[in-house]
Amino acid sequence: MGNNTVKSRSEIRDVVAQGIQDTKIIDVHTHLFPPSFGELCLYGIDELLTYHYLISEAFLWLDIPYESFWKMSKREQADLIWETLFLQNSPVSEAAQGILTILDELNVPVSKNLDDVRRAFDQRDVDEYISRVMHVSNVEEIVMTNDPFDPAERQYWEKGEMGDDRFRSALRLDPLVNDWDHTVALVREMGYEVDERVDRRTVKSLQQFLKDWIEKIHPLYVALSLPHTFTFPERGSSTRILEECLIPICEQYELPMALMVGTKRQVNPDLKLAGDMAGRADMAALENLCRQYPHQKFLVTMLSRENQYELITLSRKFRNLMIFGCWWFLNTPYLVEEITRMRFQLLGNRFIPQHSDCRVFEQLIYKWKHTKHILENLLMEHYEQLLKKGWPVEVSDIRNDIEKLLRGNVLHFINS
Ligand code: RAT
Ligand code: ZN
Repeated sequence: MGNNTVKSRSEIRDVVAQGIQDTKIIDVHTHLFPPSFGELCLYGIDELLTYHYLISEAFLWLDIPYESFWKMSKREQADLIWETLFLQNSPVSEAAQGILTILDELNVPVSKNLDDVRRAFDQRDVDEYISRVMHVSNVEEIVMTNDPFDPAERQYWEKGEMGDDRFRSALRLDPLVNDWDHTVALVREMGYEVDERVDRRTVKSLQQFLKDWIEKIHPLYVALSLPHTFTFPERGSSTRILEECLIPICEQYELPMALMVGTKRQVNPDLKLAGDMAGRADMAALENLCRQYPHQKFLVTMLSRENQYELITLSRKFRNLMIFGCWWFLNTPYLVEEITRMRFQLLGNRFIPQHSDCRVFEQLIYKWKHTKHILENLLMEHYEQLLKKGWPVEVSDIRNDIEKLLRGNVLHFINS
């Protein structure tokens, strides 16, 4: 056996841990923005505590009307969430524990007094701070979610190039496919001649709209989140827009599409952003898309736990499908472990294990730390099995596998 072959469990542990620590991550789906996007770039303890995952958890205990919560200042909301989820209860949930991981990794002294925590967070040069957070989490590139229909965001794109190479863009187009009847007015306001009926003129204008935005923001991919009821093909506008506008333009620009399937939006509208949930989807739509468009690449994540096994089996059938992430409610250690284990056993290393979905910068720290911990244990198990079976496991093999999982599969799928 060569010098670079690992020989024991403890050596495997060291090499895996080191490999994970050294590998610079590409985070393929977030809601983060660079500091040049002003108020859209969120960071700090009050933003962290008012994350919508924590808002919905706090409301399970609160008996105030929803409206009075929304009338509070951000600081007051953060105080209330701290009081509810950290003082009156122990911070047990994944989102609550995430806050503690962040404090720990940033060396903020843990205190039950929120003002002490605030003081420790309070002295930032934003740009430097963002770099520090990226360094601590070892995330090298962040893919944003860029919504041309959001006026708050649009003003920044209209100023010109973003000019921050830590960030990559992704053109997010939910309203176009999921709600054309209402979106038609927005697209018209943006200067394109479109009609509710997706006729030839509308198709042409929409194609132009897409080209303009692709050329403005240079996205890595075009993204859609789709309801659990999504079907393809169907007789409505969503199929026409996909078939005649989105897919041809993605083909022309060689852009993958990211499909995030399984939302049930606004189950409780009083909770605003926190009011969405998950629904089980029918796999036929994805199956049809992958088969009908073999040259179109699809990055796919699904929200329902019940869809995970079928998604993996589908991904074995189509090279143009790459699974990514354990999305939203699935980004919970117990489920991440289950899903990732199943993916390894059915796909080997050919999937993108995680994306963070962060909205607030420091969340990169906990979301990636928790995922890495699970990945480390699963990889350990694999290499131990190989060792037991007499397979020569080299240090470079382990590092190569980890590189694929945390960045290489993203790059290869998107660029090849
Ligand atoms: O995870 C989340 O923050 C959700 O609210 C959604 O934003 C979801 O990730 C999405 O991209 O639609
Ligand atoms: Zn998201």
